[in-house]
Amino acid sequence: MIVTVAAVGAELLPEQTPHLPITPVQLGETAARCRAAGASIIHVHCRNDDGANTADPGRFAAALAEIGKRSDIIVQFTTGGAVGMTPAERAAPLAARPEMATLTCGTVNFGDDVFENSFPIMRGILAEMHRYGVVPELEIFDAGHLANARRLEREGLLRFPAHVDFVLGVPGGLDASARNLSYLVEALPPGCTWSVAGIGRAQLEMALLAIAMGGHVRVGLEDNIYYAKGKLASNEELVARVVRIAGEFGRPVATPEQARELLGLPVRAAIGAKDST
Ligand code: KMH
Ligand code: ZN
Repeated sequence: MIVTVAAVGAELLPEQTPHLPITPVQLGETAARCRAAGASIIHVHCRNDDGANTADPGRFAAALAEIGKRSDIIVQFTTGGAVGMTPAERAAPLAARPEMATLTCGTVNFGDDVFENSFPIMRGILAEMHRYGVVPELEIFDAGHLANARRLEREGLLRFPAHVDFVLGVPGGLDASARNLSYLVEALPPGCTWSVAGIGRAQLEMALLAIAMGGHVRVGLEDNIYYAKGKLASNEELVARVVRIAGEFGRPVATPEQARELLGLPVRAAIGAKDST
């Protein structure tokens, strides 16, 4: 089972938790701790030193380097960024050539805002992924997003099977429920791998369902900052908990090498990457 840690996010304020990695070095250290706890992918957003969300490609390149110095974890950049960023800003960090990046497969309400992902935006981001050899993970916030992904596949911009992440429980998107997750899994094109990210308290519930249903799991502060009611979590604590539970279910977690194989990621020459097994 693949565990992805979404360690930062764009919306969280540093005042909300002392555990948020801010600098590239902090991201590298967080990645290494989460890798040791059993994560094999880190989903990356970047912050300035003051904690504000940034699209600065230099900051993303620095984060990639600091993560690569400390572990062999798969680095997945966001291309969702934050509401209000331009598509060009969202795609710019891809020039650093992470192994993976997210592609949100449609527009969705996002709290009181709108997270815009029209077809022209999605096509533009995918073109940049192709240009830099970055493998997409398809982010599905709502049921119609799967139909959008199928359209992109028909246009030749995506290939199936793909790796898909259901992001459930965003206010404005599909609720995090067992029924919704089952529906989405059944609606997947054949051969796709899938993970689920539940928002807030749904994070643990969705992880448990994914463990039981044969899926993969995303946890981390981007989606949920609590270990339990009133108790803040670190990223590695959230990873360690799902790894422990999955182990009890007879679902050992994948190393990054095994995850690369499961996801069909192209083999790349290691550039100073350190194996932290
Ligand atoms: N911050 C959200 C508006 C992604 O990283 O791909 C979008 C997001 C999705 O976080
Ligand atoms: Zn994200």
